[in-house]
Formats: sequence, structure tokens, C-alpha cells
Amino acid sequence: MRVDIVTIFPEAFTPLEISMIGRARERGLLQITIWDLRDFTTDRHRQVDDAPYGGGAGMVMKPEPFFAAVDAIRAAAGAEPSHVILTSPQGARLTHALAEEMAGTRHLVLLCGHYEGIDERVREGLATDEISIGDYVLTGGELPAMVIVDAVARFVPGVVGDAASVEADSFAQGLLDHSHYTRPPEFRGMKVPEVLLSGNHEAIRRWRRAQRLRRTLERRPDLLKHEALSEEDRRLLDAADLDID
Ligand code: 4FV
Repeated sequence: MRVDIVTIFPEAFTPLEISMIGRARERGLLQITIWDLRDFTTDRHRQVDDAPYGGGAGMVMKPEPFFAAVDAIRAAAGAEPSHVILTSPQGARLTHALAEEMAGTRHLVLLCGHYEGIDERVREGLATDEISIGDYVLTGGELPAMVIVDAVARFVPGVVGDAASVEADSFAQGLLDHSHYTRPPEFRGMKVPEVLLSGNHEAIRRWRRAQRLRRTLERRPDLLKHEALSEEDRRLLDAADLDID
């Protein structure tokens, strides 16, 4: 997968140089290029923002540098990107499903905003998608861009060592994850649940499924609305005396 990120802070992306993402880049599974927006300005002050028409506080990012940057990316990629994503609080909320969908495409471009925002003509004439990582306002689009790359990259075959762990992810089955334990079997009086020490894999599977259902029902009942529960799930919920309806 190819990812191009347009930003005025190219130095902000070290998190994409380490760990799973860093290794995936070394292994050629991911090609991530960071473009400095100021390289696409035409004035000697390399200005990327200007005063808002109609007055008001703060500055607005100019359209020309973004359009020039994406033109350069198109030329470098030799093809039209699959998605040109504007990161902003007004966008569609990033979800597991949206990340999985984007992972199925070839080439993502991410545009990082700053200041009060970006000239609307970037949204109208350049971006194909607008994505928000949450209902709060950040100082810039760099962190959202890295969150999107990290969430999408996990679906790219080979990025996560064991594909099974992606399958078992929270939200993968529309449910929150079950709890995880490792040695020691007892720590400061806190014991590992017996079933996990039993070696009875069927009992462990049922325990983990029941815990995912309970947690989702208690913490994110909104998720269960969409989730088609199996007969076994309903039995597990009944056994736990949890009412879904
Ligand atoms: C944001 C979010 C976000 C808004 C003004 C950058 C900031 C500044 N992006 N999800 N929440 N962006 O707060 O994606 O331009």
C-alpha cells in the first residue's frame, strides 16, 4: 500500500518509523512518503495560510499549495490516488470497518490541516473523503493522519505478524475484546481465572465469548445493536443473566 501525507510538520511523523509500521516499511509492505506543504508555495516566505475572508479569528490554510502537492503526488505515483483524505472534525468518524475498507485500496493521500482550518475549495475540489478521529478539536491533522495510517496498516496482509490477532481484534466481530492474562498465575492476590489454566479450549472459547458479550453489553451496548447474535451468544448471555433486548 502507498500512503502520501501532506503536512507543514514533516518532522512529526517519527511514530511511523518504528515498531510494526516501521518494519512494514522496511519490508516494502507499506510505502509512506511525507510531503512538506511549504515546498509547494510560490512566495519567498513559503506562506501556507492567510487571513479569513469575512473576518474572524485565526488563519485559514491556502488552497494552492495543497492542489500543487497532490498534483506532484499523482505524478510521482503515476496514477490517481484511491482516496484523498482530509482529516477534520467535520469528517466521517473513523471506525474499524472504515479502516478495513480503506486497507483494501492501493493508494491513500492524507491532507493535514492546521490553524482555523483549510480553504473550503480543498474539501470541494481535491478531497475525496473527510475523516474525523473523534469529537474534539486538535491543534493539527498530523495525529489524526497517523491514527488513520496505523488503523489501516493493521489490515494490510503481513503487517501484523499473526493475522489471527487482527481477526480477534476489538470491533473485528463487532464486540469489545475479552481480557488477557499471562504469568504469574497470581499477582498481589489477583488470580488468573481458573478456566484459562484448565487447558480446556472449548471452555476457554466460551468464557472469552461470554466476556466479550458482557463487556460490550455493559460498555458499548450501541455496538450490540448491529451485531447478529448467535443462539450460543443468547445462551451465554442468559447464563450470565444478562438481558440484551
Ligand atoms: C481532527 C479531528 C481535528 C481541526 C483544526 C486541525 C484540527 C486543525 N482531525 N479528527 N478531531 N483537526 O481536530 O480529524 O486544522
